[in-house]
Amino acid sequence: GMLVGQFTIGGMTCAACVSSVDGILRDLPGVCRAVVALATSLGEVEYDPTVISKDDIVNAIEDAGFEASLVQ
Ligand code: 9UX
Repeated sequence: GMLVGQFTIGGMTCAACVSSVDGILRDLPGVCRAVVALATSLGEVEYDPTVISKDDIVNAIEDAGFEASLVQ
């Protein structure tokens, strides 16, 4: 089934950054839901672990120029 991962996302300084990260996450194969918050620098992503891994998600965020790490 689907899993939920939480990530800290650094380098987001405005609403357009949030929109950009949100769009990147939603476009990833295997990601069905993403919520990104500027105030907390947190992203929550619902994903299919048979299609994409947490590390893949971290790498996609970093490829877009932000810093990302897994929570917990
Ligand atoms: Mo605007 Mo957010 O150039 O980094 S998208 S500040």
